[in-house]
Amino acid sequence: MLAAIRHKVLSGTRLTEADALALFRSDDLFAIGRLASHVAEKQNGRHACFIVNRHINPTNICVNRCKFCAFSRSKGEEGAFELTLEEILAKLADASKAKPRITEVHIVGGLHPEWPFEHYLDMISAVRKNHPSLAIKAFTAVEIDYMAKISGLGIEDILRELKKSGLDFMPGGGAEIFAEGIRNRLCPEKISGDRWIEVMEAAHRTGIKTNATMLYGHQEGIEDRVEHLLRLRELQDRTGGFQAFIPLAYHPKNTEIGGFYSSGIDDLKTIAVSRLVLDNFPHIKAYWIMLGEKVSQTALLFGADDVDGTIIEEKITHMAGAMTGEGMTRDDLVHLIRKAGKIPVERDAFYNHLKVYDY
Ligand code: V47
Ligand code: SF4
Repeated sequence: MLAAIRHKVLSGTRLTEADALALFRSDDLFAIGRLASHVAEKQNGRHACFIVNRHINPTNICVNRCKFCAFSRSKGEEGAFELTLEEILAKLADASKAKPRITEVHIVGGLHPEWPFEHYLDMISAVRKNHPSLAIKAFTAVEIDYMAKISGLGIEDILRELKKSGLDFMPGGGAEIFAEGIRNRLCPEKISGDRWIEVMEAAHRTGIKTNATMLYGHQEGIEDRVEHLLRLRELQDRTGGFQAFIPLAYHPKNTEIGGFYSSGIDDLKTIAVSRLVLDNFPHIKAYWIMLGEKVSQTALLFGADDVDGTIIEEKITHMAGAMTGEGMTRDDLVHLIRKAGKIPVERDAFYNHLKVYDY
């Protein structure tokens, strides 16, 4: 079976659902990894990217309270926080004064029960005004849908207003796992998979590029993973608006559903199968915060071509038991990539190369 899949990949034939299932079921991790690595090199050469960025979570107060999320709190609950615009700007001012300066800010948070849509516009406008050349990557499809609900506006109006205020592109969070049964168990209050796809399609139509994610390693089966990947591939065929796919390894600590950390084998296989199935995605990101520095480095030999960035402050995964640090320096990232035998590239938010390092 793997020989037939290998032949298909090498001849540029698209993999089917049955192929994707066979890859997930196979124990031949090395063969899958080698094939995925071949595809990654064809697309991106020996380059592996990172970005100098900072994450900011404006609030963890959230009306959804997904059962896999250790980050969210209800209003008034211990551990709940909400940053003022001044606090957000202060975090960014620090990151912009530091060397190297960040080129991207990644802003995502909970669905706050009291903030009006204008607050999100003010947030983006304030960041844009103070940092004219910073790329602003903000708000998941779940947050965009929420803004539409609380404002009574349509999705496209929300996206246009945000874009006018300075939003450059959107992260891929909130996709979780599209399959309905499991999604309803894990996050009954969250928008459906169909709605996530609809919001992303509207973003792409509005000229906003986005990423896509899949949360794996909780209670889903491989059929659910394959369905998820194929739905993303189908949308990408229609819009071409996705930049990177990021498989998110579930972290079980302090969550309602508990369970286990994903295994390194599963992490590498998921990266590799994603690379092989998502033939129309330019980039596969091995997010070092969730995979760990060493597995994300190894993932560069299994089809990934990006490890994300300096991050500086990370709450979502760390509140769920991440064992990584919260940030890495530019030098750390260059070293990590170089030691995987790849050419380190500092990129901007749109994958333009800012600096290609020796290797
Ligand atoms: O949407 C929540 C996930 C996402 C847990 O687009 C959890 O470049 C693991 O989407 N274990 C946020 N994951 C992170 C995210 C992201 C990160 C880095 C880069 C990009 C990008 C996007 O984290 C949430 C949710 O899917 N999440 N709880 C948990 N316990
Ligand atoms: Fe809220 Fe997002 Fe956490 Fe769900 S994953 S509870 S939507 S912050």
